[in-house]
Amino acid sequence: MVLFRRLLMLMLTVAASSSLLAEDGYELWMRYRLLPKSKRVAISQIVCPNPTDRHLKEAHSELKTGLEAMLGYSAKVGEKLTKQDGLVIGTALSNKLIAGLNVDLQPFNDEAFVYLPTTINGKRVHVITGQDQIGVMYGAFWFLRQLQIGKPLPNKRYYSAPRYKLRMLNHWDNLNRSVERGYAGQSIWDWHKLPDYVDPRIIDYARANASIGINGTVLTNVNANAMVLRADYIQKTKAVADTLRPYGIKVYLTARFSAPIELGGLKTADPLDPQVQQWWKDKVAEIYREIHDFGGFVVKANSEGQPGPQNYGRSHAEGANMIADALALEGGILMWRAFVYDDKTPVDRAAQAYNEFKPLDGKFRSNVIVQVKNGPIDFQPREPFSPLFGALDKTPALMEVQATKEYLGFATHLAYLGTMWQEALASATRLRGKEKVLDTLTGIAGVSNIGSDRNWCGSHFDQANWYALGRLAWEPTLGAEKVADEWARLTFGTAVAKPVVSMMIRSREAVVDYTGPLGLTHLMATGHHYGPGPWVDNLGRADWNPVYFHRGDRDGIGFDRVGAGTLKQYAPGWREIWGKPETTPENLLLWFHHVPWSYRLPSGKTVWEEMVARYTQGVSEVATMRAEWAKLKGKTDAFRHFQISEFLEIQEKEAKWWRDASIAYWQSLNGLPLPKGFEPPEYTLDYYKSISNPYAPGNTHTG
Ligand code: GCW
Repeated sequence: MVLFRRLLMLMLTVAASSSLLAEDGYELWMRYRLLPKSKRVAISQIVCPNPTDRHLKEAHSELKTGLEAMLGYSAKVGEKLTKQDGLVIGTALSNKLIAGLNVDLQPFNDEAFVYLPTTINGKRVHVITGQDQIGVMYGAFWFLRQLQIGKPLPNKRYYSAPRYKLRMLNHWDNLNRSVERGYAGQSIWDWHKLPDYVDPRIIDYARANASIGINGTVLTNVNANAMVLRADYIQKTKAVADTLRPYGIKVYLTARFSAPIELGGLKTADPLDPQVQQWWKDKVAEIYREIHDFGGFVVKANSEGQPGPQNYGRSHAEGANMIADALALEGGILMWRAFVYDDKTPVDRAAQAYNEFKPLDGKFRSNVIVQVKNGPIDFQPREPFSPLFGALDKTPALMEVQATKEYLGFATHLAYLGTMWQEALASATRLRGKEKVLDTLTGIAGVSNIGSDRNWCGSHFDQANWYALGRLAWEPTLGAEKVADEWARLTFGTAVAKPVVSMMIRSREAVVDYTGPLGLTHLMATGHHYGPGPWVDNLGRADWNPVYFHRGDRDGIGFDRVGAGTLKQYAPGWREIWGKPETTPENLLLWFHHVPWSYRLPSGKTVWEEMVARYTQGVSEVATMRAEWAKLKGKTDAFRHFQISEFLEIQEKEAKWWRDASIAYWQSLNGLPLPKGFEPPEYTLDYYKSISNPYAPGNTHTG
C-alpha cells in the first residue's frame, strides 16, 4: 500500500510538472483558468491611460494576465476606446473617460471601488473606478474574482468599501526563519538574503493579499527579537516594504520592550526614563527615514516571559504610551496585545485580559489599539467572545484570530475557520449601541498560516482560512458560507463548489466535537499542542495545565466561571443567560459551569452520555467528509485530490486518537461505563499518556 502510494505520488509529481495538470496549490485562489464559452464576457480592450502609476500598474498587469487566461485572447491595451467593448479603469483624475462619467464616489473611503457597466460613445464598457488608485486596484481584483466565480457581473452600479481600516496579517516568524505555530514550512522572509535578494514569491504573496483586501502585515513574531530593529535589519524590512507597497500593504514589526537594553546598551527599559523614551524616538525616526509609510509596531508585553512595563512597576498604558508617542511623531500606530498573564496565577485565567485592561480604558494615547484575541483564553476550538469587546469605551480594539491552526489540528486537519470567526464577530454584546462584537472593532488581525511550502499554507484547505481572513476583515457580515463558496469556486472550480462548501461548513464543529465538546477547553498535549493531554497536571503554573481548565473529578466536570466571578465581565444580558446551567447553551455549558456527570441536558441525556456521543460524532463526521471527498475523485485535479484524501485519513486517525484518549481519561475519573452502543477506547489510558512527539512542528523557538 505504502509503495503504491509512493508510486502514485511520483506519477502525480511528474504529471503536475506538465502544464496540463499544474495544480500544486501555488496559485491559490487566483488560478485564472479558461472560462467556458458561455461565461466569457467581451473585453476587446483595456483602457488605462496611466498604466505605470502605482496601484494602477498592479491592477492593469493583473487584469491583463487574468483576462488573457480566462478569455483566451489578449485584449488590446491603450489610452483610447476604439473597440466596441472594453474595460475602462482608473480614477477620474487619471482617466478622462471616467472623468466624463461623473461617477458619484461619495461617501466611500479611499480604499473603496465602484463598478459600473455602461456605454461610452455607444461602446459597451465595464468601468472600475474609485477615489484613489488603491480602490481601483481592489476593484480590478474583485472583477477578476467575479469572472472566475462564474456568476453574472452586476448589471448596474456596484460598490464595495472595506468596513475596517486595519486588515492585518500577523506573522509569528522568527529571524532564523522558523515559524512559531507554523505548519507550512519556513518563514517566507529570507532575512539572510535580504535586502539584496527579494524572492519573487513575495510579489505573489502581495497579489494574494491585495486580492482579498489585506493591507498590513507584521513581519515578525510577537515573541520578539530586538535585532529586527538593528540598522541592517531595517534595510531588510525596507526591501520587503518596497515590494509590498505597490499592492497597498504596509509593513509593521514587533517591538521587544527591552530593545533599548539589548540594542541600545541602556541599563533599563523603564518607560518613564527619559533616555529610554529618547531611544525609542530615535529608533522610530530611523525606521521612518528608510520606510516613510512604515505602519508601526505590535507589542506583546508581560506575557509568557516577554519583558514589559510591569518589570519596572509601570502599567500597560505607561508602556504603550511611551512607544506610541515615538510613533505618533511619524504617523505610526501601536497595537498592544491584551493576551497577557503575569506571574501571579489568577483565580481564572480567562478573566485576566479584562482585569488588566478594563481599568486602563481611557489611559491610552490615541494611536494605541488594544489587540484582543477572539476568545478570553487562547484560540481554542470554541470559546465565547472576549468580554473586552465593547467594554473598552475609549480605546479602539482590534480582534486577533489565528489562521494557523495551533489548536485545530495543525495543517493536516480540515477545519474551515470562517464559521468560528463569524461566530465571534456576530456575537451580540448585549451592550446598548454596540449590538455585535463586529461593531466594536477597528480591524482584524490574523495570525498567519503562510510559509515556504509550495501551497503556502501547509494544506490546500488551509488556504481558505487566509482567504476568509481577508474577506471578513473587508466585510465582517459577509457570512462564512458565502466566503467558503467563493473560495471553493475559485480554488476547485464551480462544478464541485457545493460539496466542498458543505464539508467546510461542518468541519470546525467536528474538531470541537472530537477535541473538547460542550465547552471544554485547553485539553491539548504540552508544548507543541499536538494531540490530547487532558490529564496533564504537572506544569510550572496551575493555569498551564489542562486539569485546571476542565476541573474534572469523580463527581463532575467543568469550570465554574460564575463562582469565579468571571461572568461579571459580560453585560447583564449575558449574565442571565450564562448564569445558570439550564439557560446556558450546551456548546458552552462546561465553559461556564461545573456540573455533575449525571447532569441532565434538555435532550434527556446526561453530560457524560452527551460527551461520549459528541466525541464519537466528531470522528464520524470526519469519516463522512472523507467519503464525500472521495466522491469528487476525477472531478478535481488528481494531485490536490490525492493529497487532501491522505490528509483526511490522517485527520480521521487523529480524531479517533483524541476521542479514545479523552474518553479513557474521563472514565478514569468518573468510573462510569460507556453508554450503550459506543465503542470503548482502542488502547489503555497509560498507552495514550505514553505517546510522545517531541518533534511535532510549530513549537516555540525564538531565533
Ligand atoms: O497560543 C499561544 C501560543 C504561543 C503564542 C501565544 C501568543 C506567540 O501557544 O506560541 O506566542 O499564544 O499569542 O502570544
